[in-house]
Amino acid sequence: MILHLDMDYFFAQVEERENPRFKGEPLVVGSDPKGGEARGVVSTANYEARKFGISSGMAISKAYKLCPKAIYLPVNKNLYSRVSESIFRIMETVSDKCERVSFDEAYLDLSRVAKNYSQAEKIGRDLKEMILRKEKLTSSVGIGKNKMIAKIASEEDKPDGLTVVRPGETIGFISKKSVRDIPGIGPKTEKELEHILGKSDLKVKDLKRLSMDQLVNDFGKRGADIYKKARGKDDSRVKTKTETKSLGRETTFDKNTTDPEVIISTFKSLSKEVVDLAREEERNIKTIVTVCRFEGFDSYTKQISFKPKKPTRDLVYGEGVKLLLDLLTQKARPVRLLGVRVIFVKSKNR
Ligand code: TTP
Ligand code: MG
Repeated sequence: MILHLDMDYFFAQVEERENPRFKGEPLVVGSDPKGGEARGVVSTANYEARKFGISSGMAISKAYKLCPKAIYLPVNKNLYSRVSESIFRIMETVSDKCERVSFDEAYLDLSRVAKNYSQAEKIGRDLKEMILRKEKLTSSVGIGKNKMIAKIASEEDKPDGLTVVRPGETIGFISKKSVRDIPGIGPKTEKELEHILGKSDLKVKDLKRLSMDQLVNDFGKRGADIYKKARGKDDSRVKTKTETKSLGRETTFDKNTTDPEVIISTFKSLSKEVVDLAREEERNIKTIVTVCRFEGFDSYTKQISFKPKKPTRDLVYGEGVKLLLDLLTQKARPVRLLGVRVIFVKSKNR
């Protein structure tokens, strides 16, 4: 369950907040138009200015032609970046699985925070409200079963929108979208797809006529990606800035024990818990650490490292229990606490 949040006309909205008399007037943030002669571009425009056809990335001279009477303001990056930081901090109070994508956009993984989509919707509403109270700015939120769906959903009802796409609604939702709404399909790919399918104004559902083979043939690896996305699938995960380095579970027995059956079965269920959590990270592990505290409170750990491997029960329990048995035979004393921990490899794509 993923939430995507995108601030509405971000730079311009911050400027309106700073100067409420700009509200309701067309406002453009970007380089100085210098009476229409300048060469820079538009960073963003508020919705009044967009009505004149002004958009992000457009030459500022063109914007000036479209609407000379608009208010033109320089980009105040320091200000937007302070606001941005504050917004992300708010988001991180909801879930520490937060991926900042740009100044005004981030994903939250809600899987462990919300039990169902109604709860996720409530979280989305609360988040918008918190940002409005703290920063006096509106945002748009999308919630869906993966990052792509969440992102497209946040665009659905801009400004000040909240759109929830439940898993069963995914296909219906995405099918009627334009192919350009799919992240990764730009104007060039759109043209090529139009050519292949012999039709313009392509909708996502039109893409289903293309087989995996054909797409891979024409677009390589990206083709496979398009095939999946056209079916509402996207398995990329939310990448947090500070990723989990290791993860473990431990338990203290009510009464110190020497019973091998109790010790082993407890260790087995701890291993299972650790593996289930580690799987969610979708990263390989390189080390397993077994912890044992004996009567009298002295703790011992033993660890084993190996080439990066998927965290499976066989691996974590299998290797972990060997370490545990070593510790138990060395010490031969009643056990007070047991634990197991896995250490992840660093992931590359950050
Ligand atoms: P966006 O979220 O793409 O746009 P936006 O927030 O202005 O408007 P919307 O309501 O449609 O979300 O980009 C966020 C900020 O990034 C935007 O306010 C200004 C900056 N930006 C640029 O400087 N240049 C660009 O080409 C784009 C697209 C954005
Ligand atoms: Mg935005």
